[in-house]
Amino acid sequence: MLNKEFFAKNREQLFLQLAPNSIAVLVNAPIYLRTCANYPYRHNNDFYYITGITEPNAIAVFLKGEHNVEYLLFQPQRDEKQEQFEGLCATENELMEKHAIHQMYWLHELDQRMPELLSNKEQLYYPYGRYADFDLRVQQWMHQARLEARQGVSVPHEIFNIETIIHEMRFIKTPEEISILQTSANIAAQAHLQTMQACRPGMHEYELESIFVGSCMKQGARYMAYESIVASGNNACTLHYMQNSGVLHTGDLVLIDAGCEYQSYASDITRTFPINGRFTPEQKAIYELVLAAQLAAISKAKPGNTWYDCQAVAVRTITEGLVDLGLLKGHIDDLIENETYKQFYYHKIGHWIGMDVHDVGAYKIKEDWRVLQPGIVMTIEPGIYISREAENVDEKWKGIGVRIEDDVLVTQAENTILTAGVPKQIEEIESILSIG
Ligand SMILES: [Mn+2]
Repeated sequence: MLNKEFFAKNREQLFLQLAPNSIAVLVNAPIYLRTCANYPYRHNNDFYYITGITEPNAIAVFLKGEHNVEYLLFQPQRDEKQEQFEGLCATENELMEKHAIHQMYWLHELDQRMPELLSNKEQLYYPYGRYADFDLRVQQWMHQARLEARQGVSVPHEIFNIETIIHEMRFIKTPEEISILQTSANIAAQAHLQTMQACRPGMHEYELESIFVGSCMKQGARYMAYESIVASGNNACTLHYMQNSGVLHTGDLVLIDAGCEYQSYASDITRTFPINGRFTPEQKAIYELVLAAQLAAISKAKPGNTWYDCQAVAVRTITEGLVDLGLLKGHIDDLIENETYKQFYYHKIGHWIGMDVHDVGAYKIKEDWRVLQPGIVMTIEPGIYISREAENVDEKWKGIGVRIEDDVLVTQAENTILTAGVPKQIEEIESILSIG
């Protein structure tokens, strides 16, 4: 569990980057309606990273003077009636003590207090463009403050997107964060293993999903990091297939892309395996090629290289392999240059992972791909997809879709695979499935 020192340190880092005589405002995510009940509430990660607070709708204000900072929190006022429905919430004193807040106000005081707080500040930092109605409120506060211009009041003359600052802070993970990411990965790995063992021809894809989700929850991960993808046979060629309604046919592969969220941190794992426990020669050939590409890409995930180096080696491995198998024809360099390989590998090698499954942090700094450094966590997930609709492809290859995905921590030496708990070698997979 992240402790209050973690958040205090993050605030300190944020304060250092704010200009003197400025104001910064952070807002937690709103509650969204699903039908007549709400979607499960999920806090805003930037807000959480700085405050440690997960309460819906809270707003944090940071005032930076020449030599001091002040931390204000605007908190929704709950009443007894509401608490009967939604549970007791923390008292003012509990919140102030736990989160080192200097001053607490009720949310309904916000519109009245903000124009004054904005007055005579030079810079305003806030998550510009994140929540449309919040942007509108900022405009209204600015307008209110401007009404006092003839009293000598000025409003901030520069507005910065605070997300740019916080996202770069979140990009490099601390040891505390890595330990939670590792737990998240362990839970998802164990759930993948159990799902694999339970697989039988004739089941529905959603039955495998229920085993995965059940296993994660049982291990303490109450929410998934994203909607699980369980795609059998040709369904695997649809990258974000989420119906999970198909029947598992013997002789097909099933691709499961699923991960959990544990203490706000995501895991993201993909495994592909034969529904009846044995790979056909064609499935094996494609699987081995994807695995070779994945291992090659992982070996490039180390300090000094870039994300693009991982992508480039995967593209080359896959293109060479597809030529060897007769699925692509031509010179390797031309097939890469002309992106012909995209007929079968049409996504990127992976993404940063952290509090968001597709985590924050720039991939390029100006024109250049970002250089990897210790503390970066990323997924490596090449795939090959040969759809039933593919043209100029021998029938025997059709309906094969394979992706293999792990979460990789870049370390001083090279890297650590956080999701190593779930096997990916063909012999290991076949032996797990035979015991099933
Ligand atoms: Mn992924």
